[in-house]
Amino acid sequence: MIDVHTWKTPNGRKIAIMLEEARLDYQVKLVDITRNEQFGPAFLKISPNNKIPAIVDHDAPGGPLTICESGAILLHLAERAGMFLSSDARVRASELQWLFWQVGGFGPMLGQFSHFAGRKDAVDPYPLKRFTDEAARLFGVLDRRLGETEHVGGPAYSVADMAIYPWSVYARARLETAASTGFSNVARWEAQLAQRPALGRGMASLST
Ligand SMILES: N[C@@H](CCC(=O)N[C@@H](CS)C(=O)NCC(=O)O)C(=O)O
Repeated sequence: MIDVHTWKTPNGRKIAIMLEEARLDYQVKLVDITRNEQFGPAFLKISPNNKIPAIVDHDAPGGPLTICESGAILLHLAERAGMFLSSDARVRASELQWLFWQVGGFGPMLGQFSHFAGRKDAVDPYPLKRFTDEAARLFGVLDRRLGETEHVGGPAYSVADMAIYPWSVYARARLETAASTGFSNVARWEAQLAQRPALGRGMASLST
């Protein structure tokens, strides 16, 4: 059994998608970040950076294993399940490259963009423009990539898609309003992934 300490956000949904796709046994432990539960001492022991998601894998070799950081969790679960990470070294390197691109850039920048875009009346135009431009640039990178390959990491659906999809869905509509940009390859990929029942369950599992 895997305990998933999480909330209804794109970073939380990545892990729910993986658990559903890999059909792993899990139970959700909600950490309400709107009530600052992420700063409680019990959660700090599980997630030293006070952020969701985090897991406790009770069946790991050697005893319960605690992991925070969504990229590390996705890698652990992919290796545990033996799925969604290619055994071909070149394809795997590409899948990891795009996974790290998401956790290092796409997610944090879209998070800042969404923060400022949601508070237009209260913020200076400079940070809004700064993060809108960067979000548009990152969607352009993703769109070019998806013009070359079926999935982000390469030919197969992988941890990279699971990490990027919830953020793409979350931020793209808001960005298109702001920047009036198309990103048709991203739209094609999102529509294709939306057909996956397990991904749909993962996205829905944390809904109110
Ligand atoms: N690098 C972290 C980021 C996690 C993160 O930003 N989580 C947000 C929710 S999406 C959070 O816990 N926010 C609470 C806070 O900032 O206090 C990861 O990939 O897991």
